[in-house]
Amino acid sequence: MAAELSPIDKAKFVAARRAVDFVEDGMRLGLGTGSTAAWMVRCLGERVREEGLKITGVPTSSRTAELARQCGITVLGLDEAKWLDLTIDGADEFDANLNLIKGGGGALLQEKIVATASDRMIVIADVAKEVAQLGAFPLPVEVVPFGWQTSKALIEETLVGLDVLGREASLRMNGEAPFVTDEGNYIVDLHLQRIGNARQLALVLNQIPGVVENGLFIDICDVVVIGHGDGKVEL
Ligand code: ABF
Repeated sequence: MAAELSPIDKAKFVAARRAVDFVEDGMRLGLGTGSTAAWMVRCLGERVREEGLKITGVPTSSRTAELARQCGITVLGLDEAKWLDLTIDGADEFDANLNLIKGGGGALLQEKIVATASDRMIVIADVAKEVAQLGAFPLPVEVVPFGWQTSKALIEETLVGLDVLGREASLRMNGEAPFVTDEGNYIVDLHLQRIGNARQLALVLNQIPGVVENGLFIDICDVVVIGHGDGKVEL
């Protein structure tokens, strides 16, 4: 499967393939969203077909649910699974403390709920996602549609007192209309460039009325499996 891939896809594939080695019979899994997580779902499907691996999966988006079913994976809702042994998911950025920015694909709310309801979280990522300091990737913040402009203004006001380099916020669009999450919410992307204190920012953002969740994952990820374009994997 990996032979004819581009370097970036090979990096994503080898990270995903390595993470799937940690999956054991009987596990209840959280299945992430994004192109790297899609490789993970496909690799899981291969183990289900070829080894008869017995797993159930809780997807973190409708896209992942569809792919998991196509790959022959039994899909459950989180409340049906109750608790998960392991979540495997991608990320947009990760730092040396295993703090993450996630949500580039707009699924951060379900991803954070599922990852938090798991004994362990493995992140799979190409090496380009590794950063010294979070923030170059715009930080997604999920807000309810009601009064979203007020929520956005309150977010911008709050940023003034925080240790960030940039303070521009933009409503994520899907063509001419706002992007809408699986929960029917909007996403405001924060162009912070550098986040000095991710833990503080994550807490402060979620106090703002209208904010549902943010894409900072602090103390949630247990390990990052890093894939390289030459096929090397770092664990
Ligand atoms: C998902 O993976 C999102 O949280 C994140 O934005 C995305 C990364 O996508 P990709 O693997 O395609 O780079 O979990």
